[in-house]
Amino acid sequence: NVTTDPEELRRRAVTALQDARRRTTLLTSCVEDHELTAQHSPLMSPLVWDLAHIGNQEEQWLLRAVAGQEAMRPEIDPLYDAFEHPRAERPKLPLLAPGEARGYAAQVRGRALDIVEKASFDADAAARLTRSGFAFGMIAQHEQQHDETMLITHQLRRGAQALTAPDPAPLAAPFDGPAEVLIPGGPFTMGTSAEPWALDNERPAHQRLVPAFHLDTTPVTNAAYQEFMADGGYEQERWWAPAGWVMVREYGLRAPLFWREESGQWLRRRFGASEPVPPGEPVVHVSWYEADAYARWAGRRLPTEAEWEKAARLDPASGRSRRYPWGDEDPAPHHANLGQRHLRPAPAGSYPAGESPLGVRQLMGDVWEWTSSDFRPYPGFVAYPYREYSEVFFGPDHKVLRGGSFAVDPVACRGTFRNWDYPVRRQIFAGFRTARDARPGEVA
Ligand code: AVJ
Ligand code: FE
Repeated sequence: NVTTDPEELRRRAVTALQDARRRTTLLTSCVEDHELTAQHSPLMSPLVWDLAHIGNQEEQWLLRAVAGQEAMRPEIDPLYDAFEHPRAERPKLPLLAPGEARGYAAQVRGRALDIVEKASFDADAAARLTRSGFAFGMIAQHEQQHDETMLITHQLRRGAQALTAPDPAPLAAPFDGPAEVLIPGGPFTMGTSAEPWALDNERPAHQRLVPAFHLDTTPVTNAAYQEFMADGGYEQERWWAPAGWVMVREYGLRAPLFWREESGQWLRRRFGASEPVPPGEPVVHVSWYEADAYARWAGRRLPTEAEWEKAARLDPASGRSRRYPWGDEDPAPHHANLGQRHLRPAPAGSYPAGESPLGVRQLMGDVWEWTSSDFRPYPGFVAYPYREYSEVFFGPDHKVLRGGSFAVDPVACRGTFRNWDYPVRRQIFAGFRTARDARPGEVA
C-alpha cells in the first residue's frame, strides 16, 4: 500500500482532492443559499464560512507556501482564520456570499490541480511538503475534516431533512461474541514515521509499554447507556468528574444530545427526522464527561489513547503495529462505516471483516471514541507545517478521540489518527467503549 510509484501517487492526490470536493459540494448545495449564511448553532460556523475557509487554507498552504504564488485575495485571509474569530461571531463577518465562495474555492482548486500535475512525486524530492504528495494529502484531509464539521452543522440545523443516505445493513445474526477482549501486556509501536499522509501529531513512531488490560469488544450501545440513565446515572454525583457534575447541574443534562423523552419513550432527532432511539447502535453525541461517568458507573474506565491504539494496531503474531485493525489495506466498505456512506452508526457487532486480530470490533468508523488521555505531543514531535495545526492544542484542555465516525472520510482517519476536543463537546459524532485493568490471574 505504501507505493512509491510517482504516477500512482499523483493519481491518489487528484482522487483525494476530487472526493473531498464532491462531498463539500453536496453539503453546501443540499440546502438553499440562505441556509448557508444562517447560524444554525452558535457552536458552529455558517456553512458558507467552512466553504471559503477550505478554499483559503488550500490557497495558503498549497498555492502560496508550496508553489510560491501571490495571494489571490489577501484581504479575506483574516476572515477565514479560525484563531481570529470564534465560531459564534462568524455569521456577523463580511463573508464571501455563497456564489462568491463557490467561485473562489473552485478557482483555488483549478490552480491546485495544475500544481499536482507539475509536482515531483519522486521519493527523493527534497521537501517533505510535496514528498509522496503530503501537501495534497493534508489539503484533502483538511477539507474532509471540515466536511465532517459541516455534517455536524447539518445535524444541529432545524427544519426538513436535507440529507439522506441508506442505512447500514442490520446484523446478519445477533452479535454473540465476548463482551470484552484481553489485550496482552508489553510494548508496542505507537504512532508512525512511515504513513505518508500522517499529520505531525501522529509522528514519530515510538515504543510504548502498555500493561495487560481488557477492552470492550464493541462501542457502548444506546441500550447499555439507557441502563445508566435508568439507574439514576445523571442524578448521582459520585459517578462524575467534578467539572462534569457542574455541567450536568448547569445544563440539566439527563440524556445524550438530540434525545427527548415522550410518554416514557426516548426519541432522538437525526438530520431533521425523529426516530425512537435504536437500542443496538453505539451511543453517539455524549461528552467526555458522560462517557467517563458511564464507565465509572459500570465499574470500569475509559481506555487510554495508547491502549486504544495497541488494541487497534498490534498484530500479536508478528509483534508489528499495522495501519488498521484489519491489516495494512486501505479501508473498504466491508471493513468499517466511514465516509458518510451512512448517516448513522451501524449496530454494535457489525463489520466482522474489520475486527482486530484480538477480536475487537468497530474500532474504525461508526463513532469517534473518547479516550482518557489529554492531547499531548509524542516524544520527538516536530510541528509541521505550522504550530497552529496541532501544537497550540496540546495540554490538559483537550481529550483525545480515536477511530473516526461514520462522518469521517478514510483519507482523514487511520490507526494512528488523533482527533481532539473539549471534554464538554456533545455535538461531535462521539461515543466510547470502556476498559479495565487485567487482574494478576487474568494475564496471559
Ligand atoms: C482535528 C477536528 C480537532 O476541526 O478543529 C480543521 C481539524 N484543523 N481545520 C478541528 C481542523 C484545522 C480539527 N480537529
Ligand atoms: Fe480548518
